[in-house]
Amino acid sequence: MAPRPTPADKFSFGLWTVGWQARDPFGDATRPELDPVEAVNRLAELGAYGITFHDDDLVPFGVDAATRDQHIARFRKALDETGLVVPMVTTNLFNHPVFKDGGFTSNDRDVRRYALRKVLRNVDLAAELGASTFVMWGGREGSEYDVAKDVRAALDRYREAVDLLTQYVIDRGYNLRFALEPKPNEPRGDILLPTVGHALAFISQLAHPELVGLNPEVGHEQMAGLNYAHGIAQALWQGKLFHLDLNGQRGVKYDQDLVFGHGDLMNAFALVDLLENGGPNGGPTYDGPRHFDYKPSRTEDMAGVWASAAANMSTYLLLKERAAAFRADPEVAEALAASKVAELSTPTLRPGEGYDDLLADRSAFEEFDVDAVAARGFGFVRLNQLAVEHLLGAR
Ligand code: 3MF
Ligand code: MG
Ligand code: MG
Repeated sequence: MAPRPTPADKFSFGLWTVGWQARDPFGDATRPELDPVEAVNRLAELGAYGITFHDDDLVPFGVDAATRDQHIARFRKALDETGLVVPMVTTNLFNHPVFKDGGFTSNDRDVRRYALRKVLRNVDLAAELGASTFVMWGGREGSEYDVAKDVRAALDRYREAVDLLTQYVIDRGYNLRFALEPKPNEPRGDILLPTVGHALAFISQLAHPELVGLNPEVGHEQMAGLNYAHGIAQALWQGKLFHLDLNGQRGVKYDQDLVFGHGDLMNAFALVDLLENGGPNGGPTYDGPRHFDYKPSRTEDMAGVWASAAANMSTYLLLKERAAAFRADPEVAEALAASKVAELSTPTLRPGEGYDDLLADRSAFEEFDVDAVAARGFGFVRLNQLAVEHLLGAR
């Protein structure tokens, strides 16, 4: 039986996920438009706790101020009636043709100024709705042609934009932090800040790095051939996991946005174990929203949309159960010990020891039996097989 989610599980969904009409580069929409109010009601019924949106998901691009207010008011009413919250808001700087060369890093300065105004307006709305995270996915910030983009200048402009935004939330007194969402490509040939690592390095160059973290997405890291759970672990290690986008991806190809777990299930298991239990040796876990950024496949009708939304949550909860069982299994504990997994948490030097002591320690080098130690196996395969058996419900 698939477990049923409750708001305490902190599951949230982008309005653009269940609302995706399944238009792709090769085909028209296969589903009708979804009213944001219906999205709120259905997600609440399914046991979600939050909903997130791009400005243009909630309020059609370009409408007048009065119409904008009406859209927001209807949405707020649905939130109040259901108790659903808005933990995160984001701005669409990719859909309108004006952003074809990017928002913050367009070669056209007027576009950059317009992009900043669009984001500032939406930062106000995010604060008004009580969001604590503002995600920035720069899908159009990039290039197809190396000669057409000065990447260092583009990074200067990216930094200028983020510095302006952090100063704005400080001056306005908003309780809002920014989360950059890396992606290697699509829609641009090459997107700036392509991976978790690039984005972390960029944050170190900002005026207010404490207000800027990451929103890593499963599929985006996997599109770059990277290990998502590793990226999340490093983001946690650096105190930068502000939010995340859960979904599924099968290999290095276009952004599939499958249901969470419908791609690399073993890595999803490791991820949930990391988020819920802190991974092999404990350590800080993540207490933010479990946010799904997936696309109900184009083959699905509206019933399939809601079934796929529920599937994200039940897969997460099943993995959470499986990870707990794995951690509680005495045979796993024994295999972990045999693999010396906990030993990695012991500092390599003794307390107070420096390189002089290490140099004087003959057992560390002169008398170290390299061949005997090299001959010892670590037993990682046995440990991983225990994880597979737990994952498959065989234990
Ligand atoms: C694209 C994405 C985006 C971002 C969104 C949030 C449309 O691959 O993942 O979804 O998640 O813009 O900021
Ligand atoms: Mg994506
Ligand atoms: Mg995303």
